[in-house]
Amino acid sequence: MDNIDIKTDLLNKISNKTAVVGVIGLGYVGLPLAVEKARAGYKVIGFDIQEQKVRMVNNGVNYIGDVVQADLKKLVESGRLKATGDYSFVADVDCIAICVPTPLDEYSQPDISYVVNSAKEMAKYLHRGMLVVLESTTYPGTTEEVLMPILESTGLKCGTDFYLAFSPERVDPGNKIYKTKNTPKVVGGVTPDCTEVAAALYNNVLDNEVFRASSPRVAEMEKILENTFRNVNIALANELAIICDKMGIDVWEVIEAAKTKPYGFMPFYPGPGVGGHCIAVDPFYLTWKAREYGYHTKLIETAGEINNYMPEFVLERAMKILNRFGKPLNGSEILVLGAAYKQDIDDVRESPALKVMDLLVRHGAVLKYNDPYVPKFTYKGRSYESVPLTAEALEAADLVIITTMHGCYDYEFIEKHSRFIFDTKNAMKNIKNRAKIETL
Ligand code: SAJ
Repeated sequence: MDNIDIKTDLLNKISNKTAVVGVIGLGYVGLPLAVEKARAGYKVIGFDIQEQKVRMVNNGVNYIGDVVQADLKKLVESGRLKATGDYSFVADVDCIAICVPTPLDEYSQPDISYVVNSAKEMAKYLHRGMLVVLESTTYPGTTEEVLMPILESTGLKCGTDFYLAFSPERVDPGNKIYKTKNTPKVVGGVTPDCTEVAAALYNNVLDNEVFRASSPRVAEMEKILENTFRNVNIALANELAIICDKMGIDVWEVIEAAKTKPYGFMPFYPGPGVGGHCIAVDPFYLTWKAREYGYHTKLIETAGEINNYMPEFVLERAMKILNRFGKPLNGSEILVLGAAYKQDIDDVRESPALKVMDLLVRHGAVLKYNDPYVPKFTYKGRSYESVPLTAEALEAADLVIITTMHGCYDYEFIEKHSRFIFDTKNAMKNIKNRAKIETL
């Protein structure tokens, strides 16, 4: 079959839903994507190296907040969705998405080993007429400089024998409005045919028209821009908080006032730091790649320094509050509310709350924490366990520090039973009696 026939054949399979679709990585990006592709009518095979995830999916048991349990169960029972750790099933797949983590290593360098290892495993079963889409956020150039050579090492030619594109994931964990299905998608193929085939698949799965970028590098860079935009603006809000504290100005009121501008302003808020495996991480993929071109990304790195300083700033402010009550931090009982990196989720990756708790313990605080989403965690060699949020626990604390603004917290109850509260997220903004509350 020549390559025109290959493309036509694949487009037909995509259009009549006979294409078998694969998703590598069944995490907060991959599982929702696998479910949406199965709901769209495709037969879906999910691949994951974690046996537990494979087992849970095949038992119809959900573990991702953004996936509806009933949907997963129905799709698995109908045979439309299954999971496996056996990459040989890639031989049966027509279109496959790679949705594996792209963290930073201990030197804050990109770690694309999950992408490389998945690609190498998958390449063993790569066959003519396949579409491969990388969704993991990464530095511009990864798709063409790293992924394509691995796939072409099979002897198959990109754009002729198989199609390759980058399409950034845009999952906002816990977002009640925007989910995988209704969030606009960008795709950038190595060749126009690659873009066409990738766009055809997503147009059959998602609600919105796909934005076609002219190359994988444009698509890779736009994702980095999205997240770096947030990181830099959060750093600005954090720097404002530091300045306002010194000047005795309420930064939260300043932001509320700025929000009245109906154009040209978008609110970001200060906090104990920037967590998560995206905003805290992705900008430094660009920083690393920019060095290859002899450019130092000063703004991005300074933003990271400001955000990374915030746990220290929280510690300083806590010490000052206790000092006002004649209490040294050393030996004071502190109850921290929230370990997750943001509200209403259970993820502690890069969570600034963990950094705050570590600093408090290292300075002698008698630390307890509560997080209904995070029953326990280990950080820097110490293990922590969530305590029940009782009146006694609140009353026993010399200081309560709010680091995550979970919607399930009863802030009236917390105000009533706490001696004093340092609210780093302005979570208690609706509490009228402010006598016992200080915000960041
Ligand atoms: N944060 C602030 N101030 C703010 C906003 C956020 O301190 O004004 C903190 C949060 O508490 C959190 C961190 O920054 O610790 C990241 O927050 P986030 O709201 O960006 O949440 P993520 O990282 O889970 O998800 C983001 C997505 N969020 C939004 O667009 C709202 C989106 O950028 C990406 O789809 C996703 O990362 C990703 O996967 O790249």
